Amino acid sequence: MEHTLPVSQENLSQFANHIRIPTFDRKSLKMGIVHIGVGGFHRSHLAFYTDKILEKTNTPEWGICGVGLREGDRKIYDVLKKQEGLYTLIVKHPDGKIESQLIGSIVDFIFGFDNPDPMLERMAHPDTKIVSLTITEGGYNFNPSTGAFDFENPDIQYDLDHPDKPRTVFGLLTASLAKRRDAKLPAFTVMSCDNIEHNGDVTRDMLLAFAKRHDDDLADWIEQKVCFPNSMVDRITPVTTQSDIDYLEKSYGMKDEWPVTCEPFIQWVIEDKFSNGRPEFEKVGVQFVPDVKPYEKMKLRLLNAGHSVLGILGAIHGYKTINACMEDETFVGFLRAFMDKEATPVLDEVKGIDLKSYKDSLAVRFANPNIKDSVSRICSESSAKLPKFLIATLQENLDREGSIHFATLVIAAWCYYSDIRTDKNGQALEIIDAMDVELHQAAKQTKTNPFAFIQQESLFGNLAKNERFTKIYQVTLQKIYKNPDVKTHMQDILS
Ligand code: CS2
Repeated sequence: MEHTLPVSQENLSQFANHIRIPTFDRKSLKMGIVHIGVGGFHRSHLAFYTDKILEKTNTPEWGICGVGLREGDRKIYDVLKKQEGLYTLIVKHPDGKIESQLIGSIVDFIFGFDNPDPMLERMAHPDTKIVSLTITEGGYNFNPSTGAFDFENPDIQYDLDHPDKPRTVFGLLTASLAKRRDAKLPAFTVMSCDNIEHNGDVTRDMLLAFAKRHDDDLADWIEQKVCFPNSMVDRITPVTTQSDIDYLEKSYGMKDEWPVTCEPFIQWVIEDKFSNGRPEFEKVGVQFVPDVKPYEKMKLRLLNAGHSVLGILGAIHGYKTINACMEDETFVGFLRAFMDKEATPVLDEVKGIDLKSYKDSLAVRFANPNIKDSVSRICSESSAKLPKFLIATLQENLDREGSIHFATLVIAAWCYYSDIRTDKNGQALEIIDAMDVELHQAAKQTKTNPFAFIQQESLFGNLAKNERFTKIYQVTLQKIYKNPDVKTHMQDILS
């Protein structure tokens, strides 16, 4: 198109001929939700559901205020400030159909890296009823193997020494809840939307561990007044690419500096435990259940683990996207056999869900050729993901003498990936992991000590001491180092 218009409140009506725009009165919204960690997933999931609620019900108390407390949040802050919180959600269907929509539920954004005061004020504001989190699996500050809060983290130390100038989520939640208690305001709900088993319980345990160090009475108050619903969240949301930005410009003359793309599927299963009210999310398809644990275990151990299986093996094979892996029969077969033989036997029954159709639907979702979810996104932060997604399943299968060959190949491949850092053709891999240095150091010792990688106890617990596992692991590792064509090894296990 010749003329392009930037996304803004003023230009909204100009886009209405082409795509859905918010029709609720954005100016009258109060900010009942403060969200920490506004990444792609928040914008395709909670902000999308909230937008739907605002369209459907007259409940202006439920606008969202985004909050970013890391330096890395500066870019999204700049974009959303410029676009007055508006952005486009581009939903890509497997058959090529694309539906775009402007989302209007985020009404303000506070960037608190330089100065936390405005964030604290907003969280302690009487309008704030829910503080939601997408701070990634690694953001909960626990030791993956023991589950204990990590007080050694220098930022946590800083927050304990400077309780009024917090740098971490835990410092921020504690300081803002203290303000609310002192002002005799009701507590807000702390709602985790991250892929962690029992995400609400974990958030509560970590926050209480931190708050106790700081102030026992406050910790008691938090324990009594704050609700932490557990939830299972789901929508595949790849990293935005320049071609998504160009697509909006070419098709609709829209200049959106940071749209979000996602698949059509969306799910949110959550416990109905809120300290201070909530939007009527059930009106837009959210499932409220008394106990979310079986749902989250099913999703983490099938979908997320399935992603990691494809991601790590796919990276070494040289595939760039998850859908490319799903065009390869060996990968499809290996994924399904891993799910059937290793992941499913350790799952609990999920009422009303047929696991076979759930797994069938995952294969269709992963294969969506238009999503082009990069294996580098899936492999990123594997050190925070694999202990929960995959190693837990492996451990449970060791306990019950179940099959472990599929998961073991992935762990051995992860060691090779961390050590050699290229695919089987020698092309460099893009590795993004907070523990990258440690992983590389450990993997590098493989030639002299084949167990160095799995001896990292914070990730693998006591796996390195399990004889059945180490036997299979050592043989698998030797095979991969000798021949990094992982497909051969996948086929061997399948046969
Ligand atoms: C992915 C998830 O990060 C990952 O490894 O498995 O981001 C996944 O796409 C989402 O959890 C889907 O809901």
